[in-house]
Amino acid sequence: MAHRRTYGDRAKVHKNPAARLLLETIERKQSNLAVSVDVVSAKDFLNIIDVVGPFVCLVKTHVDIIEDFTPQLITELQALSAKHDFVIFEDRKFADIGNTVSLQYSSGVHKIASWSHITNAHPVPGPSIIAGLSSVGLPLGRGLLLLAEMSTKGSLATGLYTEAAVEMARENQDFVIGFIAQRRMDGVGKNSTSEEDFLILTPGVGLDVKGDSMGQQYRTPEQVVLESGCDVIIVGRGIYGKDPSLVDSIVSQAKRYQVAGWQAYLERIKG
Ligand code: 5IU
Repeated sequence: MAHRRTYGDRAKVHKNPAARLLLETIERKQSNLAVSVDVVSAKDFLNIIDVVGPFVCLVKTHVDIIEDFTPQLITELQALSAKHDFVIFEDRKFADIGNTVSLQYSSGVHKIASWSHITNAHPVPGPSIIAGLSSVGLPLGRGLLLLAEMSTKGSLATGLYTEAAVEMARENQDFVIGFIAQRRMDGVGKNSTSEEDFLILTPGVGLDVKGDSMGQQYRTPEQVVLESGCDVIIVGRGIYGKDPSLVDSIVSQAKRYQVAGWQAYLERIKG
């Protein structure tokens, strides 16, 4: 049961460099908190990341929503990643045929594979999506998460769909390092083994509200990490709120989620 072990011990058995980097970063910073920075201006994007940087293991981006995107933004993001020691995860949610996703991942304006340690994909096209993305990402030492479940009300990613996603991951463990999901996937599907250790990164985390007006549903770090065995909590608006200039509030929220996530983990490994 991987989730009873420490992040540091788990880092030692992972072969994928992005999975190792994430686990080592979590251990080093004592943070299983990821911040999701969904803002549309480059300035706000960089400001928020600089403020939350010390408290997070990972920054999750949606670069396609940034109105004034330039390649320089990526250089600055990478400089912040080096300054604050965090992993970068572009939440691109690829969903096309292998040939198309390999181009979307490597090329275009954003050239995601060249800077994002981790990205993710919907399993809906079948294993060919992993083949397409790994042809680009594996030589660069990148890692992929499959979307096994979603946090939204009425999500279709349940039951047999989730099981099929997990089986697809098991066939491709060199590149697929885990899942976006709401719980651990140990024992899901027929081919589960006790050696497997998929990372579970979980969005839909909030301490103050239960959801938003567009179907998002929040659970607490304790529910996510302790009760459901997930590895990383992904928090967006709960940390940066509505006003990216409120630095003090962003710092205090980031610290609050970092502590809550870490406490839940310490409780979990106690067994
Ligand atoms: N996100 C979800 N739920 C999911 C998946 C992704 O919320 O099931 I897959 C993304 C969307 C957003 C972030 O970028 O995680 C959550 O932001 P808030 O904490 O602001 O709701």
